[in-house]
Amino acid sequence: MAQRFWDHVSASLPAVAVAGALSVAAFPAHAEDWRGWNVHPDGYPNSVALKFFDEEVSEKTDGRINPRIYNNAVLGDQPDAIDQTRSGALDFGNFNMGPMGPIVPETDVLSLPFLFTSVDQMYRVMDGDIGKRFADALAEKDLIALSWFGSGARSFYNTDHAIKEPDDVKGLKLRVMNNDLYVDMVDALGGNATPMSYGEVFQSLKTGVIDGAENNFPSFESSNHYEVAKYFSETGHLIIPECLCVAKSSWNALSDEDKSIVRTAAEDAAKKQRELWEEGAEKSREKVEAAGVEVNVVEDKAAFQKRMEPIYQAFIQEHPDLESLIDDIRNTQ
Ligand code: BDP
Repeated sequence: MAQRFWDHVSASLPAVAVAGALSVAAFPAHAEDWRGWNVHPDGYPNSVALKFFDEEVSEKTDGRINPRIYNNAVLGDQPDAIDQTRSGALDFGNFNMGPMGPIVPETDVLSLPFLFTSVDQMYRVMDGDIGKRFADALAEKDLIALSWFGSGARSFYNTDHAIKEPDDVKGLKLRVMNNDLYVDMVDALGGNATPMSYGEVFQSLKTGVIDGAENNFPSFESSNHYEVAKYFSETGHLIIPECLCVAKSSWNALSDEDKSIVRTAAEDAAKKQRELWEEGAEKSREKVEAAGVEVNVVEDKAAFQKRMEPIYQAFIQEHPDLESLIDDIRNTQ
């Protein structure tokens, strides 16, 4: 019943009103009807994997738990959704570690530019003991990280010119996700960073409120930013993992048997997402290029990396306890 009513509400109200309604928990779901948050549209690799998670859990628990993912951030923007999952107003979500930083300081390590040398290295780190350490830090903030999705490498794009060297960023107004480290990153390149929610970026690009942003190919494409920003420069400055996270209260309400079913489904969903990602990123790239986006390889990444050194120094000064974690990640082959 709550579920059907919710469908009606979410279909007929704008996202802001829906988020507001949720925040006062006016429509609590049945314990077994799990509501999940996702920023991406239907068909996006993450959305397909999350749908698989929904179906798998419902089937394997014989309907004791019925997760349902809500796409397109209709349940609110990412920082709000993280809070709502921590409080148990939402049951699960697919969260990027960027906006997680302000809540779980340890995860800020993952937002240090050029930390990982490849997506595969990131997977190896997150699938091993270091990933467990991040999961423990998240659990302390009431989020149970069950598996890790990839989100490729993020690069800059803008409406004006190709970025080939750091000084090409000078003066550009660039949208970043909600995390001060990204503001510092753009500052270090001489640009002006504007933290803004994902849903506002398209309109802001169109009206010239910002000149550009940064993201991976699938998001650049599915958000339609490519229709406005015609220069995509492969800086690949951030490789950020994303969690499939369950609210601690929803998790604790499960029997051991159901916990194991949910965990396995989350791990299988991550496998699927990572496979779909490869294919999806290639297709997105082809689509934006066919639409006239000029994609340029950035030859001298070291020049960008060098500009990030003060960010590392300041970070380590502020979090001396995290220096060895950075080293451990860098030493992971
Ligand atoms: C996408 C991430 C998503 C972020 C979005 C953004 O998958 O979690 O919300 O970027 O830039 O790549 O806000």
